[in-house]
Amino acid sequence: MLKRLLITGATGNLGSVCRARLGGLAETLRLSDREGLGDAAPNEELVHCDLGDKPAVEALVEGCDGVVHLGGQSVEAPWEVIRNANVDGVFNLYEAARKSSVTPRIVFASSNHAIGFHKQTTRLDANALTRPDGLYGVSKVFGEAIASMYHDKFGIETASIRIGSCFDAPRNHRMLSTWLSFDDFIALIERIFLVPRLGCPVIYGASANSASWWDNREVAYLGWTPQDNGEVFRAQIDARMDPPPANDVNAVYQGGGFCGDGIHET
Ligand code: NAI
Ligand code: 15L
Repeated sequence: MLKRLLITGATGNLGSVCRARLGGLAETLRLSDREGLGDAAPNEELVHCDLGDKPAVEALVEGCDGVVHLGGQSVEAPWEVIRNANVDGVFNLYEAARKSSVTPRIVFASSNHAIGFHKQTTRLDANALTRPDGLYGVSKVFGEAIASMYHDKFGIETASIRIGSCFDAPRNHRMLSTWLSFDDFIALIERIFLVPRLGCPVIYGASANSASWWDNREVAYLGWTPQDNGEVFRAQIDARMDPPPANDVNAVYQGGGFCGDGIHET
């Protein structure tokens, strides 16, 4: 069992799920976000912190033997926003981990948008070239690179999860391939902290979707077997909307709409 597990982005969509369901992994949960965190339960410590604030992030990480790093800009945005949260913020986190009196094992919430410009006809494994589909995707490639460097140079272990679409259910036809159920996400995080040696793997964060494009054989050693399958939602989605036309970005590229968004100017 971990002593103190830090969850960044604890106010967000996935942070709220982890806050509710990862309590059993650690004696204490340290929960952080720059937005409201509500009231602390008896096993919780609440820390308001902007990830771009280096000294604050050092204090935040100190004493934690596990980190689930979910905080940050979670969709495309102007560069200054991406840079503060996902570039400076990730660098600050790893520097804090390097300087901490306890070296944490880290889960980094990467994204399918690190590989979004691969076509949906291509099957990818962890060795695939990155093909980010925007500034947000570029920032996730940066995060994976920082994780790799801090592993090789300082021995800090990170699981970079290229999360597909982690919601209660798939929301469109593309998500029948990219969906990650909350149950499978939580089970993956539990395995990441339980496995004796983690290393620095890249993992595709998707359920056992029949329509999947991703191959996780490289990380079989984690012992994670996703149980859910987006396919059970196909009829509901077909009833709600037409599939995208064959030449639409949502039908061509793995990153879907992010591939057609242009760039956010400041
Ligand atoms: P979210 O947007 O709901 O939560 C992100 C949290 O980070 C928010 O509570 C926000 O206040 C906080 N945050 C943003 N900038 C910050 C800053 N500079 N300092 C401190 N806190 C800051 O996103 P969600 O869906 O919970 O995603 C969590 C992580 O997983 C994100 O890093 C996202 O990029 C990644 N991810 C999520 C996917 C999904 O399907 N939900 C898919 C792929 C990646
Ligand atoms: C992401 O990276 C986003 O954080 C999430 O909101 C979804 O848009 C997801 O990718 C997706 O590709 O469906």
